[in-house]
Amino acid sequence: MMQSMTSTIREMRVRTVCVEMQSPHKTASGVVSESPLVLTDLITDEGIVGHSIVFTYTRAALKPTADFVSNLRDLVLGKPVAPRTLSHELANRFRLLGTQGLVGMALSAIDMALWDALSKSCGKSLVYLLGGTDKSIPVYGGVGFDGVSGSAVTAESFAKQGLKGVKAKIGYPTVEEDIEVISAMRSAIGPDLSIMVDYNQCLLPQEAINRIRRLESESLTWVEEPTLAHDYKGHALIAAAVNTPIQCGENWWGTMDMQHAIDAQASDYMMPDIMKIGGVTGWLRAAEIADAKGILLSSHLWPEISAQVLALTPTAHWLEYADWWNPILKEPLRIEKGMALTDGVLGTGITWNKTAIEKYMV
Ligand code: SMN
Ligand code: MG
Repeated sequence: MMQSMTSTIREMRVRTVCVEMQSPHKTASGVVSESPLVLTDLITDEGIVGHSIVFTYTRAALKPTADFVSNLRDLVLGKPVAPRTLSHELANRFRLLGTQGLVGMALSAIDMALWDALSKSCGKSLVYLLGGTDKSIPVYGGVGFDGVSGSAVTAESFAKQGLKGVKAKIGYPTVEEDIEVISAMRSAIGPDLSIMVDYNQCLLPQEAINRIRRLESESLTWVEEPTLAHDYKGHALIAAAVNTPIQCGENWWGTMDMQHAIDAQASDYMMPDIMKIGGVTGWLRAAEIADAKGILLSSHLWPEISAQVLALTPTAHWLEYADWWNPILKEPLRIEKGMALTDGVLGTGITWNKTAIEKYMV
């Protein structure tokens, strides 16, 4: 006889940590000098604990985000361990307020922790739970807004680690300086690795067109967020005017934003952020849309869970690697020969280092 699913959510635990970074990550639109993270644990009545991480970028949003997750307690406790159902239920519940911003982050915290619990309760990785097989994904490393020599040094260290590409933050006062940074990285890593660049929304559309035209001969794999993330029309103007692929997605809230970008032809490639797109449930929806449209999909931060969802994504492209949260993880993502590996993982791949969590607790 078929068993019905009886497992329910018994408890929720929400903690806040601030993980120090080895060096601040500078961008054209501000610096990230530490990682304020909300850690959510959902405990099932079988005693399985599902984990998730949400990143609030600034300490000012840490407590409000954690409070919002905690305030969902009454809507979550006693519910079945059924992430798709609960995700839809919670999104409907917050329709009037809106599911962007802190609300969206809190809903994703619940969604990701619940998928982790569900796959663990089946003794599987997320990939296997959802009927996929292990897949290795090419990895690139992020280089901060660190000038010519700083960018070259970091790029070289990623190349030495065997990564397949490097992504530099640019948007210096002049395009000549952007080009100097790219050339220095190219000299440091050789001809075979990919170079991506990220303007972090700092240009006006026409300015972006002028700059990217000057970058066309650099063989860039993509140019990321040249203008404001939600200016789909501006991005479409840029994408139509240049040959280098445009990459956007890390600031889209939910798949509706992605759909608007597709409708506007705003971006050649797409890189949703698993927190902002709506957790695993949101990512799976994004992956279906991308597959139907033939759009290559990459990830943004969250290396462990992103490797899992990219392995389930037919149009998977690149995994963005950042080791910023490794200190609080018992087993960070495994990378071999520049490829992220998904095998041997239980759940979504988030494993707490309890001692480190104590140390970084806020
Ligand atoms: C980024 C990520 C995290 C902090 C600042 C900027 C980013 C990226 O734009 O693409 O990694
Ligand atoms: Mg970016």
